[in-house]
Amino acid sequence: MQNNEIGKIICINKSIHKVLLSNNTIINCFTRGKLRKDGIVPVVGDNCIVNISTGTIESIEQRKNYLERPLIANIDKLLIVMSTSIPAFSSYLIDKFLVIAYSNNIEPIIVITKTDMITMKEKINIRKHVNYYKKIGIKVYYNKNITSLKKEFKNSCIALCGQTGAGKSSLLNKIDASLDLKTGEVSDALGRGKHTTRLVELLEINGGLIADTPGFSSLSLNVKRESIRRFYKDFNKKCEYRSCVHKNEDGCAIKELVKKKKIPSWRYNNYIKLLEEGK
Ligand SMILES: Nc1nc2c(ncn2[C@@H]2O[C@H](COP(=O)(O)OP(=O)(O)O)[C@@H](O)[C@H]2O)c(=O)[nH]1
Ligand SMILES: [Mg+2]
Ligand SMILES: [Zn+2]
Repeated sequence: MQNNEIGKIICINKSIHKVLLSNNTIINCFTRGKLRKDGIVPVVGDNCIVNISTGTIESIEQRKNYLERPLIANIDKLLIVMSTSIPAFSSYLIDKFLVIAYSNNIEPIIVITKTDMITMKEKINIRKHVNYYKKIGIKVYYNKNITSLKKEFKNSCIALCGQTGAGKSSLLNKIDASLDLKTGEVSDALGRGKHTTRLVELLEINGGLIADTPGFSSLSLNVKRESIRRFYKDFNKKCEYRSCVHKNEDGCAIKELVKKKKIPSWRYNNYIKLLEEGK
């Protein structure tokens, strides 16, 4: 009799590992002594083989990515939720999250919110940015039309990032009203109390899973300067100097492209700022 099944760890509370099986049932599992002996510590998001008759996790599949804060594995997509007003639009934050996503092997997707709050002139400015991101191959959606965005959730493990007030919880409620998430919270730290550390949990949404953890809002740029250069994908292969950081070097093609406005100056300025933040 075959008792082994493939599942995904969606929550860990002390030694209890909640595992979602492919038939959509959830079972509570413990880790096996052998796993512990091998020094393998399962985390939320891990795909695993479970023995459903003994309720034990037999093994963990190789991870696509592994984040430490929040502690989670195998995130497929990072929705970068960016408001156009209150909090103000920031292409710098978008560019920072793009580098974080790429450096962790996560597909970034931009979602623009609150376009109902801005003037036509401001809309034109946002559209300029959006068009550039689209041009370099990044998907951009607006929260006012979620039909196509909804499809991104199918069979994917998704995390959301963005400033407080950007509209992350509102967006998720729009996609699945049964989530009933609180919106308009001043801060995630308020109301919840300092000492109630919340568990990282994957919630089912529209045929996929979302990481329900506020930790993503404050993802830090724990990235080497070399990676920042590498994950500014639109800069790649344009400058012929292999080790050029496109900053003070003479004859750098990137700087020329900025001068000629082929690369927008905001994108380049964000890059220089990120370089300074990198390790
Ligand atoms: N006008 C407008 N308000 C929005 C929009 N999206 C969210 N909000 C409001 O912005 C506030 C913050 O939203 P919330 O979802 O809690 O943001 P979060 O902190 O990112 O989870 C709430 O009062 C929402 O009702 C939008 O597209 N337009
Ligand atoms: Mg929220
Ligand atoms: Zn260069």
